[in-house]
Amino acid sequence: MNTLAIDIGGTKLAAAIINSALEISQHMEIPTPANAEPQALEQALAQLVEAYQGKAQRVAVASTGIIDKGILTALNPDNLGGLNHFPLQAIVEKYTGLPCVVLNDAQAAAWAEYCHLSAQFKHVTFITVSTGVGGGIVINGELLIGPHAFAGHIGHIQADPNGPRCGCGRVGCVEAIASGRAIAAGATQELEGKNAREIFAQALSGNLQAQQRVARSAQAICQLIANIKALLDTECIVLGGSVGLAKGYRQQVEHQLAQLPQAFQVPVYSAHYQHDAGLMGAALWSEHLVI
Ligand code: ADP
Ligand code: BMX
Repeated sequence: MNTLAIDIGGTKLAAAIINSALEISQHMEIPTPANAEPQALEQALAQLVEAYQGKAQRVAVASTGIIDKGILTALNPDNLGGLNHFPLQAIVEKYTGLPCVVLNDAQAAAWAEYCHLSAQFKHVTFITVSTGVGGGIVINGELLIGPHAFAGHIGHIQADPNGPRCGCGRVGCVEAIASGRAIAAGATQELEGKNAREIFAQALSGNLQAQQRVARSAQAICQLIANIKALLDTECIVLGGSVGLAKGYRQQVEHQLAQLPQAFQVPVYSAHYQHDAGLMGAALWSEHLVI
């Protein structure tokens, strides 16, 4: 059985074929349309799946946003063109003619990383630091989705009541401080207009403002991890997303976490499936649901 796995993020759309042995092939990536119209995302998805006609028997989609009963709604409209009630599952089924399962990107990645770690741990929390900050929670071997599919949206826990307003409408969310978008948004002078990838490169070559912006992000993620430990007693944290996986970032989070009292400490790993955690998690979830 081949699964066409698709990962819809705020920055990129990725797709690949994943076979029964969990081998990934035919990887493709296109930018997420900047245009806020739902038709733009529909067209981009149609373009992406076109290349995979006849190559899979089912489709599994991991997507940014609240994914409830096949419908996508952006919590932070800044990240995905304000999509509201976008019929994601129906659209993917229309263009592929295949059965399709859809779930939130970080929930999917949490499932993949849990499956990898299940011999060791039954309680795993995944955090993606990417365009936004997302999360997925596995408790006692079960993925927590919630009655409105909202479980794990930990990027929208408040980090600073005096912080910047988040695109979701609240003030001082972790996402408004730690995400790739937030790292770029507040940059001034020589860093103005640069994206998070460029700011990380500047930090590595010694730029003080860039180092401060990265450190502030890592500090917010460290405090988020301590909050999660207090709430769930999770056994480990897995970090993913292009910011979460960037050189030296996890080490900064770990260094900050080590300063906190023992009860808040928890091992922090980098995602085993790296940038493919969402793709792999969606495929494993479709296997789990037996679609
Ligand atoms: P998505 O949010 O679409 O899933 P990513 O996980 O790639 O995509 O996250 C995109 C964010 O990560 C952007 O803000 C981008 O600037 C930033 N980014 C991409 N590559 C790197 C890198 N090597 N180091 C730090 N940040 C990066
Ligand atoms: C936002 C939210 C989450 C998502 C997270 C990471 C939207 C569109 N997305 O908090 O559902 O899991 O970003 O998404 O409201 P990514 O695009 O950074 O991977």
